[in-house]
Amino acid sequence: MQTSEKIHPDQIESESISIYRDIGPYKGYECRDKYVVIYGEHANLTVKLVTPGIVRISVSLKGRDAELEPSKALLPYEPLEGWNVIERNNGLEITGGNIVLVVDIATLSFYVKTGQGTLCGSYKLSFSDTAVRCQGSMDDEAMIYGLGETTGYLNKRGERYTMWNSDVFDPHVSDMESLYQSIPLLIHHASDNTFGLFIDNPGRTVVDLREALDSYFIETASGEMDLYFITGPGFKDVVTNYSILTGKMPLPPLWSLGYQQSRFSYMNQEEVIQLAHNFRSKGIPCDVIYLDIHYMDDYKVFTFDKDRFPDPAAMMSELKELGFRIVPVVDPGVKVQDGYEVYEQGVEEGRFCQTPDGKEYVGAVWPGPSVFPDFTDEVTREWWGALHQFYVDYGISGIWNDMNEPSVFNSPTKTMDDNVIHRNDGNPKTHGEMHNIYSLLMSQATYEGMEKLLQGERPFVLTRAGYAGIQRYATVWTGDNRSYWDHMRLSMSMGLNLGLSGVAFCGADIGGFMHHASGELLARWTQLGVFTPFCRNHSAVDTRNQEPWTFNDEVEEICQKYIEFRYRMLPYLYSLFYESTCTGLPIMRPLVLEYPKDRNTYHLSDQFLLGKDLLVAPIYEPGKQHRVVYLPEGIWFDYWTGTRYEGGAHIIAHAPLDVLPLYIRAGAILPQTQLMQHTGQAIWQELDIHLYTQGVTSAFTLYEDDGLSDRYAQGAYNLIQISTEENDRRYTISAAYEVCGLQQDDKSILFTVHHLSFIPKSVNLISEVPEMKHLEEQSFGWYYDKQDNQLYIKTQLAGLQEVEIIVEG
Ligand code: MIG
Repeated sequence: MQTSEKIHPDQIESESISIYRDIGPYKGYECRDKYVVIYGEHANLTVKLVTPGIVRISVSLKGRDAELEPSKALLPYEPLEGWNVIERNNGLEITGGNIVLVVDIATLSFYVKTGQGTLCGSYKLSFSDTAVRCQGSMDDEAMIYGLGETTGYLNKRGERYTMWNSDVFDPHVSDMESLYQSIPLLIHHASDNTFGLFIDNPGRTVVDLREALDSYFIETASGEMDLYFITGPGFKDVVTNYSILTGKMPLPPLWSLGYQQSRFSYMNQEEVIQLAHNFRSKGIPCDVIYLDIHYMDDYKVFTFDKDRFPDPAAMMSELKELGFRIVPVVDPGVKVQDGYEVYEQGVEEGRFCQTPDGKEYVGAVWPGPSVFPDFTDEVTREWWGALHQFYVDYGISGIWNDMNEPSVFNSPTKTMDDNVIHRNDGNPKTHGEMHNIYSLLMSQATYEGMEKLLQGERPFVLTRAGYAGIQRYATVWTGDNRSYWDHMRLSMSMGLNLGLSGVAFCGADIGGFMHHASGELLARWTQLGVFTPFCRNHSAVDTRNQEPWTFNDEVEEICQKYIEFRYRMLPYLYSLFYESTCTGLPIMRPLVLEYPKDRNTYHLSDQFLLGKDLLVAPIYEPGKQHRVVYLPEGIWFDYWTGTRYEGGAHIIAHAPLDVLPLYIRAGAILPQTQLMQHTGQAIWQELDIHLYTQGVTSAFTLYEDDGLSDRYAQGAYNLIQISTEENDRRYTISAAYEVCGLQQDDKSILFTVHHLSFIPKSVNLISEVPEMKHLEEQSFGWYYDKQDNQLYIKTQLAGLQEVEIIVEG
């Protein structure tokens, strides 16, 4: 603990002042084959086009090669050709694609704009004895979003971060400069202009948005700086374009969208099986149970403890019967122990990270002294991946990577020493240079290894640490939060900025990891958590249990109701996941992404959108039953009561403990399915599609596949395009297969039309039934419930056939 003495006036050390010098003046340029090199007195800039809207500018101090090798976070690309360079008195104007770069002769500072003349910031480069610095301009009204996993609020102006993956057990607070993930992406957003800046540096990177009011600076310690300027024009375009650089999430198995239950730790086989039975007997849907470190023999990865888990195969088959998956934790630390095969084999084959004098680097983690695989070598990644045969043999297809910053207990830096050597496929670098990418490469090894071993089944990997691009291999959870109401609030802004930074599949420990949850907290947090892409309840050793039934009947019922809601919503949710695999867009979205011109949305991080149609506004304080909700332009409906609101306004929601304030956008098309106990039972042969009308034309693309295999990649999936239109006593619903790659029978669809603005008199080709219950028995029919103003239409959709329903009043 620190006391006030920490800020004793006599003891405050004034920071030593570094002298920064310009990298210029300009000395000339050269147009090479596919790129331009600008020579300066102290540094060279290499300018390459990744796409017509993305330009890469690499800076290296004099004496170094100006052609930097991109980190492994980047997908390979071929630079585009066709630069045009004009030298003027005071500057150089370089045009390529839709990018114009204007460089100042005296200082080599530059600005970037688009062909349409939109300015994407001006930048000044400088260097000191230890750092290269890039100072970027910030418009008065601009917000800065992105930066991956950070505490605080949505807008990062006024904050300072050090990108350095850290195992932060301390409570996560607002002035935390580093957490588990490092994603050096800044999204600069003003009402008429959005652009991104990605700094590809897996070593320590400082992003300071505090020191100056009208600019920020980025600093690296490598003598280099690799910058990518990402133009839009729109906010969504910037996010999608960033995913061209670092990739998109692969489609996860459907079961990983289910509710997941974890604890550090479920201690033995009986406890795990009992837990599974509890879920089923209580009828609370659940897909996954996690095994934390106690499942291992002496914390040795790729083992089971023989006393606690005497018969993992029997356990697995019982769980399978019940429809549960197991995800075991796998840390990078390998116990130093003679006779332990993973250790011995790794040493013999040179798989572990080494100190400069060529010995294995040893650091203490759970198993005591441990060695760490050098994931920067492809052969080591393959070796590590293949070791997962151990789990696959038991029928496991999901792996949880923890402690992969990597966390090291007994080191002064709490991670591997900076001078540890990474072989890096023959291009050795120090740990200091590669720290942040270690976890990405571990998850890559795990994902690719599992992918091979599972032979056609999709793997699932969960990771704590990561670097830009982590979405290609793993789902991210936000580490050791606490059962604090504050942390529930925080889970929203963290998830939202992670989503803007490429990581669509993310979530926090529901109920909080450390500290002790209360029933009220768990109820509220579960309400929120079922709307986050990754939905797992996890808690720490020595804290109060927090399974849904731990507190009282009321809390249990609330948890159940909301978990059930998530399962009904699976078709909608899965379609959003699919969309993200195509566009890189987040699933859980800040309002500003959908309403980028509406300033009321710019700071909103205590409410969010799931896709574009569901607005979730959780209660995140104890004892509260009311909160302010902002509804953006358009018409919105209270999900529970049906109350209609004109958007562009703040409203007060009333939310007793069992109510999560939830709003549906007019125009929403919300496909739902029958309740099930786990996703393995999901049958989408019967769909409930809820339509919210009010004069807007709308469309939704429903995605479906087998939920498990990689056959979707060869076309085994369906896309059903659903659209609606309402005008003047006529409401049209169309549904058609856009892609029909799955073999299947006819689909039975029950449309529920909410808030129709006229009383329906006829539906083409379908006859009215006298009572609602007839719709259960018949394949076709319609029924109008006057009281609730809900129109039900039951119909069928067969492959390649188009359905057009015309409702007339
Ligand atoms: O806290 O494996 O963030 O989820 O339960 C020490 C034990 C190590 C940290 C993870 C947490 C996990 C725990 N691990």
